Amino acid sequence: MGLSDAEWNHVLGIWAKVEPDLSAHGQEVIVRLFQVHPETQERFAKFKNLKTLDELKSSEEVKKHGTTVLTALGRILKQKNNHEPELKPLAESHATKHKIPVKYLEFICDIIVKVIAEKHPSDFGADSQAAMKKALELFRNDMASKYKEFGFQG
Ligand code: ZNH
Repeated sequence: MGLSDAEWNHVLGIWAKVEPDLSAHGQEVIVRLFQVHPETQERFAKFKNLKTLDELKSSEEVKKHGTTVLTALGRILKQKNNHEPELKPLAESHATKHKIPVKYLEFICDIIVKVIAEKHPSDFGADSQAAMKKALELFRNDMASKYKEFGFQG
């Protein structure tokens, strides 16, 4: 289930609006992930000390991690349907080292769409949102099948 050229244009068009302020988007995504799904925070040894919303919001480490995550995701999206070389090392670390269930990838992808929608209400219309959801589904499906190759059922 690849995306059409028009769908990729939507995805990369909105991503170009996200990129100038990647770290604010990334920070919001991580903070929201931990707030809505607290079990995800437990996967991070380095964030276990952050207890309150204030601590999460003011943590430079959280901001830095959010930037790392969205930078990697942006690189993958820009490969369109040919993301295998970028995806493989990420699938390997998340399957064998961090052991992140596919369900958690679904959580973060939903939050990414919500955060973009809130920050860019006039640039992220229905077609664009649908295209981004499809691109993130493709990402997740391919992560899930790579997980299996690395012996993680996800
Ligand atoms: Zn992750 C890390 C990306 C999701 C958890 N990550 C990481 C990194 C990157 C990423 C790039 C660095 C490098 C490696 O590989 O290691 N992620 C990402 C993306 C996504 C994600 C793109 C989607 C979209 N993660 C995720 C989730 C989780 C995670 C959901 C949980 C829940 N990660 C993680 C961890 C780590 C990482 C734990 C490690 C951190 C540190 O530093 O310690």
